[in-house]
Amino acid sequence: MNTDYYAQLLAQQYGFAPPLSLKAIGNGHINTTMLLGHRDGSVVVQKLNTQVFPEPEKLVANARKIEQHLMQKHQASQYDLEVIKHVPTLEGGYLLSIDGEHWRALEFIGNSRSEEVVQSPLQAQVAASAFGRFAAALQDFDAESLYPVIKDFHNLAMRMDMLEQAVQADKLGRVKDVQQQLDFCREQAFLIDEVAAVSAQIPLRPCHNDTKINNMLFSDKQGTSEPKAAPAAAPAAKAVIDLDTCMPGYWLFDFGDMVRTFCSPEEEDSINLANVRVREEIFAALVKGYIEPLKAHITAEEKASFWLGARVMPFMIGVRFLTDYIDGDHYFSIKHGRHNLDRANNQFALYRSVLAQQERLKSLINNA
Ligand code: ADP
Ligand code: GN1
Ligand code: MG
Repeated sequence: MNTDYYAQLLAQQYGFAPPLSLKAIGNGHINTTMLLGHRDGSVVVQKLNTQVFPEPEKLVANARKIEQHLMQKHQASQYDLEVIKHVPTLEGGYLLSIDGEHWRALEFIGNSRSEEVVQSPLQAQVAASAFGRFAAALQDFDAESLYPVIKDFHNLAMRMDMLEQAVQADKLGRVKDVQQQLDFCREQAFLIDEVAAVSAQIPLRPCHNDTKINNMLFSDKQGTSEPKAAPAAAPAAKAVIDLDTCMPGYWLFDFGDMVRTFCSPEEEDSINLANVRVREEIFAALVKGYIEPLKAHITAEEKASFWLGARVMPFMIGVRFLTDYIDGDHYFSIKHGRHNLDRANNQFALYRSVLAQQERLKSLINNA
């Protein structure tokens, strides 16, 4: 990417003065996220992935609605986290077209950083509590007013169908190398009925739908968003980010995505599978942190559904990575040819670890 070219164009449209700088930040798999430095500060700029989000104007409209709702709560002292606000262009728009691509700008949350791996139970509790406060703050938000930016996002039956379609097409002849993984996925198909049965008993809620640990900003006195070595004590949560997939859904998925990304001591693409496992003490802290702010809202069935969430999310994201590998890596950004397969194997190892520890993990949920 010609960063000088984009820095100048973006700065012109948003009215930022030189000296300018533009560099990539974070490890998101979908959008291109960069920090644009200018004379008076910094702003986050994102090139939206229109393969994944074919209607970027709807995505931005959704995010702006949530932003306004959270700002009202924040101003009424009912939501203590910072709110990520879109920055308007000089013309007052929130979406900018450059050479047919779509960009937006977000206020940069300074003195912050994101994590790829949770460092301590306290940190898990801090992050889970922040996602819980975010969920609680959205309870009186009309989620039906949001456009379904990605239809069937957490629909396991559809994800399994897409896997079978990729297998049928076998575009790159990769299917022969993943027979074991495919057999394993097909053996888990019973989860589809379990999700249908459980979701019939719980309320549809406004959900984040991507509660990965790196979608949480923690406070950091050094003021950088880059992941780095663990500090001695867990820092405070500053903001929930990446609101692109906020849509009506079930809390069990948000809980499960936290299990998926908080509990393993290894990153999502680690090939050190022997060490991919659920750290029980992190799981316990996450349960405690997430449920506490939801106490006034959560139903008994909903709390019990978290056990399904803990299993279904590592499995379903594994299915999505495997599908993308077979399909030729069109969805998630990759750094090498086996990346999606490594991620899939990692997620299936984590799913197995959840099952292996089921008695303990289930009782931690039931006793919360
Ligand atoms: P993606 O949709 O690609 O996952 P994100 O919105 O999650 O993109 O952003 C990717 C990363 O950029 C985050 O994990 C975080 O490190 C950093 N980041 C994003 N938004 C902000 C912000 N407003 N302030 C500071 N850092 C940010
Ligand atoms: C993507 O954008 P990012 O990196 O936060 C994906 C999630 C997956 C996740 C797997 C819109 O999240 O659904 O769980 O990768 N986002 C979209 O790491 O598909
Ligand atoms: Mg993200």
